[in-house]
Amino acid sequence: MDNLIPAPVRLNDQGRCAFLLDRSTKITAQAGTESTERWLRSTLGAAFGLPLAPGREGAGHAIQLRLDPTLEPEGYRLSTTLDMGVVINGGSPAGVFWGAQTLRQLLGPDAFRSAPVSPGGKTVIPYTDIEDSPRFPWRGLMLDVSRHFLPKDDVLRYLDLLAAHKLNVFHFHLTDDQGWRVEIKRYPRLTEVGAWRDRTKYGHRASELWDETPHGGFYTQDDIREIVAYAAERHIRVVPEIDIPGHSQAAISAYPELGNTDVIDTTALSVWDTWGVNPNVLAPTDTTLRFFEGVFEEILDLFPADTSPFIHVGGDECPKDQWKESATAQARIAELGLAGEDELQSWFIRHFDTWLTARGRRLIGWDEILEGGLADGAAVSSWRGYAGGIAAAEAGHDVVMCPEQQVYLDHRQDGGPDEPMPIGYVRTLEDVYRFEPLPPGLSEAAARHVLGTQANVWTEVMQNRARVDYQVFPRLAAFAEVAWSRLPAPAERDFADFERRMATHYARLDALGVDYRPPGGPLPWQRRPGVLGRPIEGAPPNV
Ligand code: TNX
Repeated sequence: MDNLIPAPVRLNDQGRCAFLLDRSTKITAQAGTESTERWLRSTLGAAFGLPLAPGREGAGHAIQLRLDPTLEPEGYRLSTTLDMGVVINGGSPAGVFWGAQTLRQLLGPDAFRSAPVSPGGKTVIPYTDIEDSPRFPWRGLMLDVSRHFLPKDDVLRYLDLLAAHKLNVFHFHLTDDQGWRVEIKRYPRLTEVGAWRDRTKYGHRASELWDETPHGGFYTQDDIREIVAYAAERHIRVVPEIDIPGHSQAAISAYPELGNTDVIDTTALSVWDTWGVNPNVLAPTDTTLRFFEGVFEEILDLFPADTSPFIHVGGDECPKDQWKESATAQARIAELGLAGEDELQSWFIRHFDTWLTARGRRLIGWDEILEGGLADGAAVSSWRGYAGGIAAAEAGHDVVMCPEQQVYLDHRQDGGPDEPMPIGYVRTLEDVYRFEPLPPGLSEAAARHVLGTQANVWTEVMQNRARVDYQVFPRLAAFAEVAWSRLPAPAERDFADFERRMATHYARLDALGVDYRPPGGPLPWQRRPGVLGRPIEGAPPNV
């Protein structure tokens, strides 16, 4: 019973009476809680083969979904009583939904299956009274679907996995050098040309292996609308990322005029087939600005403001070598009176900040967007450690903490020889459990600008869903507890208790079909013998 992940704020488990979920159990949903009603019926209804029919308000033996504005917006209170059944009060529809996630965990691992495994089996909820609310309003996962494409169904499944861990932000990394993954109607070549590559480096970029199978895929605009609606049903906000002005070779290979045509022959470029930081960046021209305004117009239409208030413009790892050589770029620097290429990048980002702000959205970018000055209202994803986030927060910008030293789930989770394609730092389940999003020494005012935290999943060495699962789990469970629960300081965290609760959580993940890394190390078919990673501890994969 006391095995919830993430751990709730307060749990009174009196172990006395119990509520039995059966064919007569109804769901009574107050106006505003319909998404949770639908979700309960489709998950618990399927798992236990029960109708969970709509019930009349006030009727007993029901799952009662209610709104209680005195609770925190994402907070909930779940109580089981003999006469009423299970009552979930939420501070908002999202709070009710998180309460329903807790209810599913209380029903045992079989509640995570898609059909009943023990017909006639009893589904008992012990007497309980839980009060809960999240520590941070931004609890996210970033998924890179550019380096390796994840089919739509896998993305929907990841949204379910986020919801199961009470995570509420899906950062959707849709474009990069290795593939453009979103249909843009006015620029069809972005997906005709930009969504696939002939072959792919297999392993770290120093590996000599190639996968000679063409790789690609993209989401149609209706696919995107479906993903966004599916996320909204689960109270997950989607942050779409179009990465500019670096990480743009796929776009340039589709529309060569976007590149620095006075430095290289951009018509010779194709979608990149290996990894690392790419020198082929966008040209700082009016053509490029107008082109990407067109892209963002369609993006804003696909990702509506209520569920996507933030639009991510990347801004990371933009080498300035081509701008240094380009007469066009240098003329722009002179015309704008800028000090150099860093300020040119800043000008580029500011252009889209103004553009997005005028359309009621907020820009967010990787911490490099701080260099050369950042527009008011822009927010920062702090990935190169805490420093960028600290500087941004002290300067009054909102920040999402996602330091690569701690929460890059592409990095290996053990130092042993069996880890598949090991890259980056060794970050174990315990390391992630002891990750603290708020760095010490941050002023109180700055701390209020830390919206929360997210884990990032870059997929250079993850060819498919099973590889993504392996890297993400079980560490995402620890991350979810860091983001949701009010844990003590890192050294005082009770990792043993977390591990104890994980025993049950692994059974939930098994029922969901998640290919997590088992505590004892990879299973034989999870290993990748002979594929070079970067077996040097302490080095990020890009170096
Ligand atoms: C750095 S994090 C990147 C990504 C790579 C990642 C690999 C960031 C903004 N840029 O392009 O995929 O390292 O860990």
